[in-house]
Amino acid sequence: MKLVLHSAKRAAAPYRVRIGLNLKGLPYELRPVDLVANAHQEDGYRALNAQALVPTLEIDGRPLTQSLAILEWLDEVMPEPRLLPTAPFERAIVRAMAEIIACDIHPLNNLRVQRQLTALGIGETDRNAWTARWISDGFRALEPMVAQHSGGFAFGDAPGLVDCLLVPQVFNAGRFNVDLSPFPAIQAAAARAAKHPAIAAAHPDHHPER
Ligand SMILES: N[C@@H](CCC(=O)N[C@@H](CS)C(=O)NCC(=O)O)C(=O)O
Repeated sequence: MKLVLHSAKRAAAPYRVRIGLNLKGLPYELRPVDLVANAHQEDGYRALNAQALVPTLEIDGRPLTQSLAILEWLDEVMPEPRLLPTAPFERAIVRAMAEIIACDIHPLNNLRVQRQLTALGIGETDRNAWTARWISDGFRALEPMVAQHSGGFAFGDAPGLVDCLLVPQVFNAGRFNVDLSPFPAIQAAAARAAKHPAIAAAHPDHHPER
């Protein structure tokens, strides 16, 4: 199986998929997409991803989009080590935790949203306050869930789906200087996960420029 991941250096959504692929131990070719230069909006990339967003994972030439769908696909074709638990209720909790980040934090702070805020005349200080607002709102809901379910990692005692999303979102919070002191369980889980070799290897520092 040949895997090609279209990714961008500091972007959270492809970072999730790099973590998932690394946790599964699957080799992949990484194709950087320069978001700053709008390479994701060119026709060639849009043919792979009609939303013009990263990531896209090509599987033997067939494109798959949406980081959560990609991570769930990965877990279905290669069940070990598991990203999601097997019990339906626990699977639903893990999805709920992941979706706080993927559906309720990240879309409000995405590059295209930042660009639209700028186009509406909103300055950097207010844009950063906007970003911090949505990260803090989501983390306030996620914090007690991590405190309840963490066994070292965000859910349980092994890295899984929630860590795939949490580590990039905490990295993103750092870029915007968001105060994470109200979220000690999140900080502890993210710090622990960030040290895991498969997760550390997915860090933007190891990504080609752009
Ligand atoms: N829900 C999508 C979100 C993808 C997404 O928003 N990707 C960002 C990078 S993290 C992007 O491509 N942004 C480009 C833009 O906003 O123009 C997923 O999880 O894959």
